[in-house]
Amino acid sequence: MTDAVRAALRAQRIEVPSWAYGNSGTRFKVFAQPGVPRTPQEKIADAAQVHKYTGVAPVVSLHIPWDKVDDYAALAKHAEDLGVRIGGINANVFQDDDYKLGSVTNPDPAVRRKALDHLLECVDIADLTGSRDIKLWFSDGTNYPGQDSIRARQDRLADALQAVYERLGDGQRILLEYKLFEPAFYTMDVPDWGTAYAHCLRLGPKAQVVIDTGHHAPGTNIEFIVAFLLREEKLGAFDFNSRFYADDDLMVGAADPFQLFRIMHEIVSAGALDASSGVNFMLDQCHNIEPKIPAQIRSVMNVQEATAKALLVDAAALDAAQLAGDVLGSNGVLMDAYNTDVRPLLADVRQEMGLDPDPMGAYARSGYFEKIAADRVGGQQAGWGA
Ligand SMILES: [Mn+2]
Repeated sequence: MTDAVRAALRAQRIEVPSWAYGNSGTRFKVFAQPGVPRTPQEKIADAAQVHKYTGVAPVVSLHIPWDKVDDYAALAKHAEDLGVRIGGINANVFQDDDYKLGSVTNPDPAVRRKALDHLLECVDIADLTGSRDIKLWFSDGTNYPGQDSIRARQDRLADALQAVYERLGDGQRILLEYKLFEPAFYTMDVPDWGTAYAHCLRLGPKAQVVIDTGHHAPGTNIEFIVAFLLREEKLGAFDFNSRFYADDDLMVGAADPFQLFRIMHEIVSAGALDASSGVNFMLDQCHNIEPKIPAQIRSVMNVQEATAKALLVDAAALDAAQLAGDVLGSNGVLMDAYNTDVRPLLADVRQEMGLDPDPMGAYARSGYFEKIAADRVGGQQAGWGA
């Protein structure tokens, strides 16, 4: 059993977001940090550091237009030279003045056309970077009852999704993300997994749902959603992060490591940890006050710890206890795994992979931070909206 657990941990893959390395903040203040990337190339270089010390994060997502470049094939080559590759292409139809009343659901057809053109441009970019995933999140919605027709907006959304779906190349897919509220406060046009699921179901097999762990009402049982979508083959990806109140975008596993374990238990028990399952395990976080590269390393380690615990669940014992109707016994099997200290196991696995057993320490000792802080002086730091 241990060998299988170790093999699964070595094979695990976690995708990191380019935007995690830029400056970010709340709507009150963005605090700049020294050494922050100024270009998409520098963001990818920072992401490569996370992979260098964890060995399980070789893929970096782009966000368009924040990561717009003239030559995407060259950017993909740059990533490859640094030992990583480009993953999902995240569309952005939420920052132009035109989108005040929505993007693909805007009542104005000219604005809808502009938004759709951007989504199609993202598919073009995915062609050039060799990316499988076109990730769509819409800030669209309304603030006041009566502001717009809820049903008409669903129709407009469906039309846009259909147009993107028809443009997908072989092996590409739409990943549709939902969010309960914010920036719209009365209705979001894709507020929950059910809405995302219904749209994806209508589109076809190349459309799947993204679960951003911060995009639910407090108390929502996220692992139930995971189990349901896996069963329906509609779970495309996670955006991992953690939250205490709303969409906090804190480090995954920081607020509620037990929830992360429960999610990973559903993944492991459904056999969906392996890359062949098609579930993309991505981080979607903003590091507002903490240093960014170590925060990404810590986040990857938090996912690894939850995964290791989930892999240690005694599946046969759990099965037997469940079938016997042994409520406390089955819960006990799960808790035994959760309460195991897996840090020595993970340190060991890292050594097997030729890595330092202590990724945080190894990065800190590497001098990379001192180097980028000295080198990256001048120019415009990447940041929120950059
Ligand atoms: Mn997200």
